[in-house]
Amino acid sequence: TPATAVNFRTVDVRGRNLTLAGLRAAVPRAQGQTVANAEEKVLDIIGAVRARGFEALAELALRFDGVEQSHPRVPAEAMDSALEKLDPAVRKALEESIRRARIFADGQRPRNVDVELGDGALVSQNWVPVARVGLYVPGGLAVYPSSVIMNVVPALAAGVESIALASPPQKEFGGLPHPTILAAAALLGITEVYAIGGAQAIAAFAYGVDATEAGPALEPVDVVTGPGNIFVATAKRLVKGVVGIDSEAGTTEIAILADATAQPALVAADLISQAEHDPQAASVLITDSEDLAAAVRAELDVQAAATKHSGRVREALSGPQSGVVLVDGLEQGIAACDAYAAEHLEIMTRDASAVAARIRNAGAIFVGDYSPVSLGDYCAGSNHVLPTSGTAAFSSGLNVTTFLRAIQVVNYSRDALAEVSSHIVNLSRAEDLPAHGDAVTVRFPGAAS
Ligand code: HSO
Ligand code: ZN
Repeated sequence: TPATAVNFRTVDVRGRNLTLAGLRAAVPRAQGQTVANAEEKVLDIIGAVRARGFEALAELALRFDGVEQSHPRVPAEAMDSALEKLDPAVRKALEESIRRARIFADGQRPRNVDVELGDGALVSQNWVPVARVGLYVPGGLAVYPSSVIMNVVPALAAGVESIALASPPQKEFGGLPHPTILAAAALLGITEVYAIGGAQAIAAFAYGVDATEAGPALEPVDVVTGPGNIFVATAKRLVKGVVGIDSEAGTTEIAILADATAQPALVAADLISQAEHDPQAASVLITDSEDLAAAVRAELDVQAAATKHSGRVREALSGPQSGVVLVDGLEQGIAACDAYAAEHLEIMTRDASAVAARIRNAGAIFVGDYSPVSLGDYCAGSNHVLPTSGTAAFSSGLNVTTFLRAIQVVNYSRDALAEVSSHIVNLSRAEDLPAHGDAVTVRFPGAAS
């Protein structure tokens, strides 16, 4: 094979009666670059930021971004000027993306419930926004103004009052984040923006940073969200518990479940579109059709050669994290999808909607030939900050509830409490916690117990 060909490997699980655990072990996955392997480095970074604040952040900006920094807060004038200079076509596109994201986010807001369990026995559940959030927008191989929208719109829809945003400092832009990022933030009315990248941004948000002579403190937040590389995803895992997080949204993945009816050129284009993000990105095809697999391979060679970032696309497609999974049929295909738990899952099969409805594990599902992942990345109204590396089995993509807590409120009258008081007393005895029962009977002096 020529050095420029894509080495898209095959995992054949046909005729092997694999359990869920067996399928999980068989599907393509990143080998060296995992959250578990990055923990040690990231703990050092978090420790440095906690111990030495802005001084450590300046050192890390120099080391990772090649930028001298006295304080990372982006001045208001830089925000205004970025918005003024924004390309009008890009502005229009951002505005349409914001418009759709807002409509969908508003539709997601869960309703409070008030339930009366008896006369005067009232229990409610109220969704309440967190006070302050830290939103991360990656920079690196690409620029992500779309990720500003994906973070900010649900936070605003949830009613969050204090929003801070961080994105890596860029050498070519005087140590500020990319101007399109600043412009997108300005479009959404976000004014507290920091030029801080990677794991250090997550640490700064989680623990806060004290003021220095060069500028104000960065107040700690309650929830940190946003996509990033393996170091950002690892940092989020490590600060979880100190703050809330959305999900581990690390290096991007696309899986496509396709049968013989799928169009190879579309399948290949979509696999390449996400491989474009990063040499570590994962592109996985799950199919029962050897013919489709062969046709997609041929398309990958042709299309990968022609695309702008063919180097990293080929590297991503040729890595251990990418390849074709050959399955016996639709049933095993669905099982493989659930085992892989893709960040993005496209369904390109007969009856795609019915197949999509049977998927249990995915960050987001894209149904049919006209719903490519790129649509979701920019303009569907859905969110592109999604759980990666199998974490979709237990976590959700960024949405309005990421920024809300459900607070249950109990409000019983005297009579309503009296009605259950003997049950409380009996349960408290059964648990050998009689003071619990006493806290009820003390309210009814003279009553038999
Ligand atoms: N596919 C990425 C999001 C993105 N794509 C931003 C382009 N820009 C992770 O879901
Ligand atoms: Zn993308």
